[in-house]
Amino acid sequence: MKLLSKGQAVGRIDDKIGIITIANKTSRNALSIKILSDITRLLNEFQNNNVTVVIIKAESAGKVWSAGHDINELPLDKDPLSYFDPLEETLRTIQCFPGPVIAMIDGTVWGGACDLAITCDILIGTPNCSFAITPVKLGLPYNATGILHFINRVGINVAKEMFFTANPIDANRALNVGILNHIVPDDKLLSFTWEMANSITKHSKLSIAVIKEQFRILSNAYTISPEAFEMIQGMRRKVYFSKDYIEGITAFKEKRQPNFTGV
Ligand code: LCV
Repeated sequence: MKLLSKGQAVGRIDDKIGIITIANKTSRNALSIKILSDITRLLNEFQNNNVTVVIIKAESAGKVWSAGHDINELPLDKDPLSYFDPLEETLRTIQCFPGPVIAMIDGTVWGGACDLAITCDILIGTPNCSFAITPVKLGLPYNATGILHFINRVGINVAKEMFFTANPIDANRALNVGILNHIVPDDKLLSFTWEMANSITKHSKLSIAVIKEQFRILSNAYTISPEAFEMIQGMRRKVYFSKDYIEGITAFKEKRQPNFTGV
């Protein structure tokens, strides 16, 4: 029986600024397929309505901004993060949106939501926010473009620590390593973010769009050989068909610590 994908992302346009709010209360704003499709759709609608800047926020009440990919919707019988999957589609839509996408963060950010946040162009957070990338907790193979997002944002050194430990990076360290652009008090977050977005709308939309697309092209400017690509896919296949991955997902659902065997 197909579970109905939960939660939603709602959007509104205020002059040249588009606002997307993630809401999935019962699952700590986990990024369900529904939410990811909503975000992608809203970004495309904003583009068609001449929006210059987008703000992505969550109904987090200052605790969990987003618990990451909805684990209940992670497939066990195929690559969980392949090119056409909703999360990857949403990340590419953020990268290709012809204007800055600002993530307004007032809680903890986990897994795929951390990838979504760092794929945004500017991150503004409160002192209690934190960022963790967690595939190793689920026995899941992350994907090459996702790893590249982290290398580009924080550098290979910190990216390795984030992936290998899956430990949250707190707000101060997130500012130091380049995840956050600014830390502002909770009661100033919306006004500070709004003011930045508003200031950007005063500049040339065309120039901003072309500069953003150059950032995207240059930050993805890596070449790998067909053999290297096939090797990456082969290695990842071993992981997403492993007993570890099944154990990681099962342990989460059974609310217990996983017991990984490395096969
Ligand atoms: C579905 C959830 C989730 C959730 N999905 O509240 O990075 S990758 O590669 O792994 C990628 C594939 C990815 O993004 O995977 C997901 C990575 N996310 C995580 O590892 C975070 C998992 N969640 C947690 O560690 C905790 O829920 C946090 C710390 C976010 C919040 O803890 P808290 O004690 O406040 P609960 O754990 O009690 O969760 C409240 C409800 O939300 C569900 C969880 O199953 C529970 O549902 P029930 O009330 O029905 O039991 N939930 C939390 N995260 N990612 N559902």
